[in-house]
Amino acid sequence: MIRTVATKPFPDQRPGTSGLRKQVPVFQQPGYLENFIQSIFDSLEGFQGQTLVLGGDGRFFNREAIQIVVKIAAANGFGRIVVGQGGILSTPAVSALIRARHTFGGIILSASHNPGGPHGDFGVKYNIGGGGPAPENVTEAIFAKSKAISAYKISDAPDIDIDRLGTVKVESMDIEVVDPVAQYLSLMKTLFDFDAIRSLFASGFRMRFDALHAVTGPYAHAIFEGELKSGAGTVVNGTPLPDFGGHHPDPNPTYAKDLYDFMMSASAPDFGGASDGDGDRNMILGRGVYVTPSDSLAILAANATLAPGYAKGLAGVARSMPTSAASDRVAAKIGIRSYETPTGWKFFGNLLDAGLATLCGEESFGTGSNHIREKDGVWAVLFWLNILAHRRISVKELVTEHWRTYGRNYYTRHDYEEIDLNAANGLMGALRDATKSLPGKSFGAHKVEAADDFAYHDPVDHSVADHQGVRVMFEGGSRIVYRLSGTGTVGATLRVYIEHYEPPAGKLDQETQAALADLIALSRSLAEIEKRTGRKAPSVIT
Ligand code: VG1
Ligand code: CO
Repeated sequence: MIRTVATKPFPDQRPGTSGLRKQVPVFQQPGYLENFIQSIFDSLEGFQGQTLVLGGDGRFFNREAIQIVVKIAAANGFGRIVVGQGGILSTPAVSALIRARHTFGGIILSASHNPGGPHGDFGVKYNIGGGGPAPENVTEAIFAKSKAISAYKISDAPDIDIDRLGTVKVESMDIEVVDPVAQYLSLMKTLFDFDAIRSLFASGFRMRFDALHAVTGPYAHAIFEGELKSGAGTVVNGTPLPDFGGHHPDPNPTYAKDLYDFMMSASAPDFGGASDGDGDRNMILGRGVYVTPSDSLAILAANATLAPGYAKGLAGVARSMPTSAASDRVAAKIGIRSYETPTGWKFFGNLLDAGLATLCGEESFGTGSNHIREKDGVWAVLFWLNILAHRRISVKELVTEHWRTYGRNYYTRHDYEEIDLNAANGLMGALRDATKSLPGKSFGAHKVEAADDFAYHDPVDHSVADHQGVRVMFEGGSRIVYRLSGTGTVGATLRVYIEHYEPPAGKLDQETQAALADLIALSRSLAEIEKRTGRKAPSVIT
C-alpha cells in the first residue's frame, strides 16, 4: 500500500559540489532521507513508468537507504529500478548503466572519498538521463522543493532481497537486481586493448591495485585479476566494508599511504593504482614515482591514440580551473581544443555532450572521458595499462619523456580542513578584494600578471558560474589559487593550489614541495592564513 506521510522541511538540504553530503547521524534522523528523495522526485517531470538506476558504495547506511529509495520510487510511480547486487554500484558504473539503458536517471548513495561508518559521512547524488551529475539548475530545484516539502509518498511493502539477481516487484514497479560489474566491463572492452594488456602481464609486468575497502574491489578483482590475468593478490583491500576499514577511502599519498610507500620501496612492482569510496577517483604510481593527477591527464592526452577507443584522436581536453595547465600544453601542441571549467564534474557535461572535449580531468584525482559522464577510477588505470602495454617503458620513463617534451608543471594542493566558517569566508572576501590591486605587484621573483575570482561562461548553454575561486597568476605561468570546498561536512575547508611551470630545458627533477617553496610561503602570507585561521600549516598536502 502507498502511504502519504506528513513531514516538515529540513533547511540544510542544499546539494554541494557532488550531491547532498552529511554525517550519518544527520541522515538517520526520521524523515531526513525520505524528504530529500521525495524532493528529488518533486523537482522532476515525466518519470512515470520510467527507469531509475540505483546503487551505492557499500558504506554504512547504504543497505537501509536502498530500501527507502526503492519504496519512495515505487510510491511515486517509477516503472523500474535497476539496482546493483548488494546495493553496490560505483559512480562510473551508474553513469554507464544510465547511458546504456537510456534510463530516466539514477541515484548514487555515496559520500565519495569521505570516511564512512556510524560516525562517518553519507551522501546522495542524483544523476540525469545523460548519465552525469545533476546540473546546478536541477540541484537548486531540488533544494527549493526540500524547503517547501510537506509530505512524502512511500510504499509499506516489505524490504526486497537485494542480494539475489533477478526481478521482483514493489507495488507496480519492477526491481531488477543486476551484477554491478558486467555492463561496466563490457564498456571497458570497447575502449581498451585487453589483449595487449594481457600480454603485458604475461611478460612479467606486476601491479598492485588498492581498493581501500571501497566500491572498486569487485570491479578490480573481475577486471584485473579475472580478465587481464594480472595475478592473484594484485588487488588489495578488495572487499567493500561499511566503514572502509576505518580509513579515508581517498586515493592520494596521505590516505593511500600503504600503497604509496610500497611503490617507493625496493620491492615495488611496475605499476600501482588506487580508487576512492565510490570508484570515480584514481591515483597512479610507478616504481619509485608518483604521477600527479594533472600530469596524468596530460600524459593520457598525449598518448591517447594508443587506446582503441581514442584511436581517431581527441576533440579536446577539459580541466578544472585549479588543475595544472599541463594538459593545455599537450592540447596546444597536438592542435586540439582545451577548456578550463569550475571545480566539479558537472561542468564537463555540456562539453562532452557537444563533442567539444573527449578527455576531462581534475587535480583532485579525477580523470575521465566521453565514455560516461562521471570521472572513472578503474578506467584511468586501464588507460595507463593500455599505454604501457604498447610503449613497454616504465612509468618513470614515460613521465620523464613527457616533461622533456612539454615541460613540467610543478604542482601541489594544500588543504586547511575544518577551519572556522566565518574565518574562511573573511579570508576569501579579503582575497577577492585584493584581486583588483594585485596585478603589477612583485613578490620576490614573482610578478603578478593578473588576478580574479574565476567565472565560467559555458560555451554550450551560455550559463555563467561565478565566484569559483580566486586566481593569482604570475608571469611565466606560476599560479596560486584559493577556493573553499563544497564537499566538506564540518566547518570549512580552504584549498590552496600552487603551481610553477618549468620549461623542457629547465630543472625537471626537483622535489615538488622544495621546487614550490617560495610560492608556498607566498600563498600563506598573501591570504594571511595563520592570522585568520590560526593554522601554521595545512592538514593535508597532495
Ligand atoms: C572535491 C574536489 C573536486 C571534486 C569533488 C567531488 O570538491 O576538489 O575536484 O569534483 O570533490 O569529487 P571540493 O568542493 O571539496 O573541493 V568526488 O570523488 O566526491 O565525486
Ligand atoms: Co568519488
